[in-house]
This record gives sequence, C-alpha cells and structure tokens, in this order.
Amino acid sequence: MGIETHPQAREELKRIGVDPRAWEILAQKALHLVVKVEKVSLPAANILKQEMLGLGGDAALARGVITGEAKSSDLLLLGNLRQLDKLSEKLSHQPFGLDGLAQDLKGTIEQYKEEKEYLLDCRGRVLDLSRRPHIMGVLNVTPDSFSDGDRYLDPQLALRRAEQLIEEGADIIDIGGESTRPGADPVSLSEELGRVLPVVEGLSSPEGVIISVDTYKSQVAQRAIDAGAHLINDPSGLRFDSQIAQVIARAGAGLVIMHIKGKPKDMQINPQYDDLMGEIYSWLDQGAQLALQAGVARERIVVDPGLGFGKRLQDNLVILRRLDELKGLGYPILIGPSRKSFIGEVLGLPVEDRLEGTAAAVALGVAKGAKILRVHDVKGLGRVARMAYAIAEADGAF
Ligand code: HH2
Repeated sequence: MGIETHPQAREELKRIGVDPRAWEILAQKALHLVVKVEKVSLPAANILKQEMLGLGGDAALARGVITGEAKSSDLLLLGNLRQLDKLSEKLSHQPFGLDGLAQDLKGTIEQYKEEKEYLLDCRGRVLDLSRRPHIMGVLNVTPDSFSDGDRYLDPQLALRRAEQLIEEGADIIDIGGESTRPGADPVSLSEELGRVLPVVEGLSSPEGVIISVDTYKSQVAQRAIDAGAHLINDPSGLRFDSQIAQVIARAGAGLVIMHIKGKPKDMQINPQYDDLMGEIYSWLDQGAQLALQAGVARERIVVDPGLGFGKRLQDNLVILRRLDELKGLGYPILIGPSRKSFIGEVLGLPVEDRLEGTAAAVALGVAKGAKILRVHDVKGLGRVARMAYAIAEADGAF
C-alpha cells in the first residue's frame, strides 16, 4: 500500500477501526522519510548513526566515516516520521552542531504532518494557498519573450490581455519587462521601467487579484510597488541585486525566490549538478534566509525551483518528479513549466503546440505539492490544476 501523506495514513487507520486516540502516533509511523544531511563531522555522524539505530531506524554514511579516514560525510537518515521526531528531541541537547540540526529536522518534519496552512500575504492582499491551487497568468511586455514576445508591447494591448487573464481566472498577473529566456541580454533600467510601469499603473486589479512584477532589479521593484504592485517575482532569487530584499521588506510585498544557475545569457551552456535537488534546496533555503534577514516576513515568501533556468532536459523532469522534497523548506512552491523547451524536447513540438505537455507538468506539479502555477493559458490550465488537486486531495474515508 502506498501511503504518501498524513491524511492518507489517517484514512487507512480509520478504515480498519483504529482507536482515534492512536491515529496521530500511528500516522507518523506509517510515513517513511529519507532525510539528507550534508557535511556532517565524524563525531556527529557517529552519534546520528547510534541514535537512529537505537530508535529502530538507521543512518547511511560514507565508508570513510566507519574507517575513520573521512573528516566529514553526507548522511541519509532513514526512518519514519515518529523516529525522526524523537531524534530531533534527542539531538537538541547534543554538541557538534547537532542542536542546529535538531531545529532544521523539526521544521522539516512539521511539513509532513498535518497539511500545512499556507497564507500568502502580499501588502495586505492574502491568498489562501491551502484550499486550492492558484494561477499566475504570464504577461510579458517585451519584444523577445520566447512565447508571447512582441504581442503586448503596446500598453493598451497589455492591459486588455491582463483583463482577459483575470476574466479567465488568474489569481496573480505576472508582468515582465525583460526576457529571461536562454541567451537573452539584459535590458537597461529605463527600458524595463518604460515597459512595466504603464501596465502596473493602468491595471485596476479587482479585490483579491495580485499584481506581480517579474524583475531582479531593486529600482524596478521599488517603482512597481509605488505604482501598486503587490508581489515581486525575482528570477535571480535575490542574488543579482543586493538591495531588492530591503525594498520588498519595507513595502510588505510578497516575494518569489526562484532558483537559477548562472545568468540568462549563459545558463543553458552545459549546466551541471552533482546533486540537483540538494543544490536547489540549499540555494532556496539560503535565499529565504537572505529575505528573512532583510525583514521580509515568512508568510510573504514563495519558492520556485526555476524550470528551464540552467537545467538540462533530465533536470527539469527530475525536479517535477521530486518536487515534493522542496516542501521541507516550509514555503509554498511555485512552478513555471508553461510552454518551455523541455516540453518541446520530450514531445518534439514547437512552442505553440506545448499546451498538453504543459498540462501534464501542471497536473503532476500539483500532485507533488505546487501551490502556484505560472502559465500563459490560464483558463484551460486552471481547470487542469483544479482537477489534479481534487484527485490528489481525494479523501475516501471521511
Ligand atoms: N519562467 C520565466 C520567467 N519568469 N518566474 C518564475 N518564478 N518561474 C518561472 O519558471 C519563470 C519566471 C520564463 O518564461 P516567460 O516569461 O514565458 O519567458 P521570457 O523569460 O522569455 O519572457
């Protein structure tokens, strides 16, 4: 029987007539996890091995730790939620940095217990991401975006498109003034402002709709916020402009931290990963730390693995298959698969024929925990997302 979530575990426990008082503990025992811990020192690795064995789980570590040749090792903790919870309690009083690991572990485990409530607060506009998937409609005000470039460069056309996206059910409108497609050159500040601001200023978004601006530049973020934007979607994950986090923090705006390897100009030139998901996880975690240090509140942060941004075909597919691992970060997950070239590569289709491929990515992304889907085709893919969510959350016993 494949039990993947806490509600599923409870469902099965109830079905066979388990005493409700035992549901919580047994549900935790039904969920098995593999937690990777990086660069653990020799004494810490030995303690972790012993403690996990004592709890009835195990820890896998490099051979060099057993022989004493290695100074440190990455390590896999193998156990159920209950064992890992107990481990985090035991570690909180241990030396060698294990008290810090105890904290991280506790946070990770929390994500796998009862489904976490996600409220995204963008300058007072709040989206309840726990109830259904939300759709971010793409609006590129550029001459060269890979899919909708040159279509909405005229602000009037862009505004009409924004209204259409809202009518079709977009929860967020994401306005971009610089293409980040592979090989794209950066545009100047004044060029980007000239493209984005008239649209933000002209857009009277109804109550509940969030205006997002796709930029890594702090000055664009500031002017867009002054003009009414609620969310900044930073495709550099706060890494290209060190001032942007403060701008977002001061305004109480929402923030999407996206993973990118390299810069758009060179990101697709032979990207390599030793540990794809581990690297993305740590990079997003560090991005979130930068945001928190700058004063961005926890409930304003969203993370995104950045499909297509310094990723090979297999990397994009693996990210989607293993997306749920990013839940451990504790922030809602956004994905942007829309019409991207990895879909074209699998199906052998040009950009205008990638709707169904995008639908597959959206459906599986939702099943793996994506809360926001960034798409061009809002109406159809909104339906796909809702249907996928209904299946993923189907609850037979209650
Ligand atoms: N993808 C693109 C742009 N911005 N932002 C987030 N958070 N996630 C994404 O996956 C993402 C993004 C690229 O797509 P698009 O805007 O359609 O093209 P272009 O960069 O050429 O304007």
